[in-house]
Amino acid sequence: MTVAPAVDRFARSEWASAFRNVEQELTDVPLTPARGTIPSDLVGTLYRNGPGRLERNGQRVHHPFDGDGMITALRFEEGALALSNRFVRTAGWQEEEAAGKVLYRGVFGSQKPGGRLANAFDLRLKNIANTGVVQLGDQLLALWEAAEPHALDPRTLETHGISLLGGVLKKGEAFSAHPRFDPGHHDRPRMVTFGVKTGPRSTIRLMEFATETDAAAGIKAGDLLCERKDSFNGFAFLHDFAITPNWAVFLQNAIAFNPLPFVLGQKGAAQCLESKPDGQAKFWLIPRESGAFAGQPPRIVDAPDGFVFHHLNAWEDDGDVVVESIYYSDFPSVGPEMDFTAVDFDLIPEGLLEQCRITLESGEVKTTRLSERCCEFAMVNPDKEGLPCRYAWMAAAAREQGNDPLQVIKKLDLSTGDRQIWSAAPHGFVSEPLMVPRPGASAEDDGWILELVWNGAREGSDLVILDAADLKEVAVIELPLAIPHGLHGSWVEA
Ligand code: 3ON
Ligand code: FE
Repeated sequence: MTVAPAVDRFARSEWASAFRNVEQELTDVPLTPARGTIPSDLVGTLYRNGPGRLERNGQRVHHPFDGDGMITALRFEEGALALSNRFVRTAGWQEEEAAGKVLYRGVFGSQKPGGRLANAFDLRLKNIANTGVVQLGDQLLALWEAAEPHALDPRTLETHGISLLGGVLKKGEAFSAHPRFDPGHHDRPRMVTFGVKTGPRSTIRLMEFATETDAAAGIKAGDLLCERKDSFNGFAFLHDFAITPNWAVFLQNAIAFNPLPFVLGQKGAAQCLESKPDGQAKFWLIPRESGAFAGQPPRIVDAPDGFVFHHLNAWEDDGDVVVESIYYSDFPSVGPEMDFTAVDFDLIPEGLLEQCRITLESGEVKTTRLSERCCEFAMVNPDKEGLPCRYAWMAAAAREQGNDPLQVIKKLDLSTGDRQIWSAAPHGFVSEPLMVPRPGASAEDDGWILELVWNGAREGSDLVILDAADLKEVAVIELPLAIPHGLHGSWVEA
């Protein structure tokens, strides 16, 4: 078999056409499917976050991750569907809107106009709230990992402002964009998340919040239930983590942070991260305060080489902790001189799903590659988070090997390696798939996949609903909004 040339798999111009400003803010626009029917038992809201402004006053961001956060809400009400979207009114977004020009540097290399001198010694971080969106209690939180969450009205998407979560956070405190939802391994469902205070020694604050009100126990949704702080040697770069009933699993990549070029106005802060070729990656396993090892110190275990942003899942097996993650051979950075829309996909490492089995007794780690296909944004059935799972769903490349834009949704059977594919190629580009279990389902793959596709043929976004079991199309809805390639989303049941 020969591999089709890139130009047959996708047109670069169609992929790049998604990097554009969102010019509209829509309110409750009713939608009907172009094909198929919206399931009547799919009731709730799909929230998505991602960069919504890629250019200001003729100046393009250096990297899409520097774009201001824009939230899309797709509300499903018994077969009816409506769309709303709003930019998060962060302080930086409001100032730049009023000024009509770029006033802040971006973490991924976007600079203020005026060259190096204008950027040197401006070390302010603009909290752009563009990475994740979750509901906690009666607030919708727009997340960006280097600073506090922004609270929004879940219904109107109106920004209330920065939230310190009722005094849980200090002003300016980092709060991860990757909370994990424990479906109820202990007494109640929880949102487990963390914040990192970086430096030559880094401190992880691990927090568990109630996600449901329990009046009898005096607990309200959004209350902090427990927390702990642990410090580790080295500059920690932790974008994501994974949970089991008893552990929070972090993977500290072998990375160095040399902020001098950032200080001198030559690079963004994240461009100052680089792989340490002779470094040693580590698993940091922190006992959950809700679990069996509460109060015990963390366990530190050598991890395999490579670079990880995202994990699929983790679970415990007879004293072992098993964690599945998407590995890159190196830290994929967009250097100061590069144009991100011109990247040569063949020259940057692809993400590959691997499983590490950590034997806590001996500190031994056994690594297995689970698939050879380039992928990102993988998840299991959310009711089984932290437990061994049979199935995973992920965004992947259209071809079986090599790096490419994400164009297909893949269901992987983790026990047999069998896979199913739904493809949007050659004109479609996929984002993070969300698996939503069917209410009352008992089978692990009974539910739907909710997926936003950039449709390069019509330069707009489509919402695609797939059957999670066989990836057959249930409905395709052409949205009246063009949403740039996004980051993370969540499903909130009605
Ligand atoms: O001291 C600081 C610590 C810290 C947390 C240094 C710092 C300023 C660099 C920093 C900030 C980090 C931030 C803001 C990270 C934000 C990450 C982000 C917005 C997204 C990451 C996404 C990762 C992946 C792998 C996405 C892949 C997407 C595709 C393959 C689809 O095209
Ligand atoms: Fe992420």
